[in-house]
Amino acid sequence: MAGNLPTGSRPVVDLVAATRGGERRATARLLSLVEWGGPLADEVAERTWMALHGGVAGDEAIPGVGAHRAHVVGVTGPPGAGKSTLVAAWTTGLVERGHRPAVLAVDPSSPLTGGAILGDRVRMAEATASGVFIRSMATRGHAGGLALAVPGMVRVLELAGFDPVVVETVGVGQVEVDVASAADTVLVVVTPGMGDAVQANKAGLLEVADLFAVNKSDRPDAADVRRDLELMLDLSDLTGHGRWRQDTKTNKRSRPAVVSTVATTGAGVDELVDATDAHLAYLEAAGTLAARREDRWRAEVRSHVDHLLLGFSRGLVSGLSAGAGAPAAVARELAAGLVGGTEGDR
Ligand SMILES: Nc1nc2c(ncn2[C@@H]2O[C@H](COP(=O)(O)OP(=O)(O)O)[C@@H](O)[C@H]2O)c(=O)[nH]1
Ligand SMILES: [Mg+2]
Repeated sequence: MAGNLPTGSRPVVDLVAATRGGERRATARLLSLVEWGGPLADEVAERTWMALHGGVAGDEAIPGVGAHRAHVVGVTGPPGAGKSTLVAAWTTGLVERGHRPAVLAVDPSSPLTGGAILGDRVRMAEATASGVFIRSMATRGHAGGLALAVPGMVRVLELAGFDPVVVETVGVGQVEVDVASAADTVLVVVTPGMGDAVQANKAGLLEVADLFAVNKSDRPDAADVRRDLELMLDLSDLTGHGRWRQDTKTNKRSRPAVVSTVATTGAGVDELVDATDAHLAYLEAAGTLAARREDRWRAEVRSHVDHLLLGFSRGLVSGLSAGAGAPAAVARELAAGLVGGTEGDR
């Protein structure tokens, strides 16, 4: 599949250099390569990493771009909560203040039909016109799935100098939790009247949320959802779940921030931006930013290992027949062969 994907006449190494120089077409091309997966995606991943962090290729030492890293913000919540509207208002405002935000809109279900997507397109067109870099990805193409594609695409956007990089997902499933966990700051958007807070709780999103937007606060029952949310957050502290913050000086613990917004008018959006910045500042001050990024790095390596092992196991098993014996025993033997030890005995 990836073999059919044209890189134009430009080798990946040139695209990486052009992306670093801020060329949007090169950035878009690299994003496509990562999205499609395969050997070219691997090459992009390696060269992008090198360009960001430095390293040695052959006998050539390559300097990285330095300490700069984008603030990666994951945005999730039920479909229709107003995520896209909110992200458009927020990032448009950032451009006006001289920032260079990028949005990666992830749609794991990906049938490109229906009004929601159409509405998204319109809003995206508006945000794009105002200078926000927006990229939507459906996951049909990628062999390794979101877990491999999203971090790779975020890294391309970082290299291009975008900051923040906002990753918006569609719903409240496991995919959303995974994608959200790949961010420095996770924003969960809920709305009145849909049992959103309860739904988000069930999906495990309360545990990964660093801050909340109660959007559609122009609705009369907005106070209810805020109260539900705060109640659930208190419970999550009792059970030891959730991302409560600990002030290192006073030792006081505090709930994730809850901001009321009306995405369609922009009300509360400035406050949301402040809360997002405050969360990043908190992570830096508490020393948890580096740890979180290390966790992310490990999760990404794990995703790659999973993907490689899956390929190995498919290859190994395809040549077998039932004569080989009991499935569990055969599997143990194969696994032991793969890891070259006695892992299979455990
Ligand atoms: N009344 C009201 N409607 C909103 C608000 N934010 C978004 N909407 C509307 O809700 C619908 C869904 O918004 P969208 O951004 O597509 O939600 P998403 O699926 O979470 O991305 C759209 O018709 C928006 O115009 C809000 O704050 N108040
Ligand atoms: Mg949307």
